[in-house]
Amino acid sequence: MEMKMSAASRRAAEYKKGGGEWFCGFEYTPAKGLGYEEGVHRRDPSSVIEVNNLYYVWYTKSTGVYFGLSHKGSSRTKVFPWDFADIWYATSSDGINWTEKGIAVQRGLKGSFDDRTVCTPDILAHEGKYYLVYQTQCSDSSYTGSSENVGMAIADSPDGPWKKIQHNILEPMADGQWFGETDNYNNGYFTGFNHDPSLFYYNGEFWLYYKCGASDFLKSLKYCGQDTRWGVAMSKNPEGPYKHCEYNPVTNSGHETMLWHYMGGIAALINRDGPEKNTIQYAKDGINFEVMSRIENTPQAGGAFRSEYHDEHPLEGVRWGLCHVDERGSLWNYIARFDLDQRHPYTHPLEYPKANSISLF
Ligand code: AAL
Repeated sequence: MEMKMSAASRRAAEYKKGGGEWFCGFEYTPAKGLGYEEGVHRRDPSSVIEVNNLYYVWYTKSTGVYFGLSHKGSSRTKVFPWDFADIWYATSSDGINWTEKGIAVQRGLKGSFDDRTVCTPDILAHEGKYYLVYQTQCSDSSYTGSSENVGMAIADSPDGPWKKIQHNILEPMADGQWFGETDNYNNGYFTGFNHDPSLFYYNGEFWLYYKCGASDFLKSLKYCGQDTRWGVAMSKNPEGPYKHCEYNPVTNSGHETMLWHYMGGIAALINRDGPEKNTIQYAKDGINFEVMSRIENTPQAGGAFRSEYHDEHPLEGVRWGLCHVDERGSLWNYIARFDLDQRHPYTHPLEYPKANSISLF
C-alpha cells in the first residue's frame, strides 16, 4: 500500500536526518559585575575570547538618559544608549564574575571620523594580534542612517594599548551603487549603514560580516520586524581594504550578528528581525546560508564564546556567551550571560560552573 505522507511529515524527516542537532533553546543568568547599574548603559558585547585562562569581553558603555528618535536631528542630544559611547572591556576567570578593566577604545577628538560614538565591538585574535572592529559615527551625523560605519583598532595584547586605524575600514555602499545584474531595490540592501561588525579569519582571508538595511529602514517596520539583513566584506589583510561581497545581502533577516565556525563553513544565529528571525543557519561557503533549525528565546546582541572546539558540534560555537538586556522598562541597559538551555542534550566535555537561572525576558 502506498504510504501517505503530508508535506510537514516529509520536512520532519529531513530535519531528523540533517538538522536535529541544530535545535536548541537558551537560558540566562547574571554576568556579575556587568549587570544593571543606575545611570549607566552597558550593551552589545563582543564575542568572548580566552587568553591565558582569562575570558575577555568588549562592549559599549555610555552614561545618562537618552531621548529617542525624535531628537535624531540634534547634534548634542543623546539619541540612543549607544550614542556618545566608548568601548570598555572586562575580564573573568569563570565567565560569571566579571571585572570591568577600563576603556579600550575611545571616541575620536572633535572633528574626526569617529568623534560622536564608538560602539558595538567584536574581537578577532589572530596570529598574536588582536583586532577590534566596531561601529563609528561622527558628530555631524543625524541618525538618518547615512553615516554609520565600521572602524578598527589593533593591539598586541587584549589589555591594549589599542592603536586605532585613523579612518573607517568599511562604509556602506551609497544608494544606487549596486554592481549586480538584478534590480537595486531587492539586492542593494547594504545601503544606509553598516552595523554590528563581526570579524573572522576564514579561507585565508578576513571576512567582516555586518548588519545592513535600507536607509529608510526605520520607517519600514513590518510584521516580521525591522528591515535588516546581513552582508559580508572580504580582505586579504585585516586592516583592509574590504570589498563588499557580490552576493550581498547574504541573509534576508537578522539584527545583531552572531556567527561561528563549523566544519569549514560559517553558522549564524538569526535573531529578532525578518521573516527568518529565530533560526540557526549554516553556509558551507560562508555566503549561501540555509535554515537548519527554528529556535526560541534567542540572545539579544549575543557575543558567543569563540571556542577552539567549534567542529565538535554544530552548537559548540554558541554554547555560551554574553548578551544585553534592553527590553521594555529597562531604561539602563545591561549585560547578561546566556547558555544553551540545560534541556539541550549537548554538553561540552569541559564543563563550566553555572549561576542560578533567572528570567530576564
Ligand atoms: C544594536 C546593534 C547596533 C545598533 C544599535 C547599537 O543592538 O544592532 O549597535 O546600531 O543596536
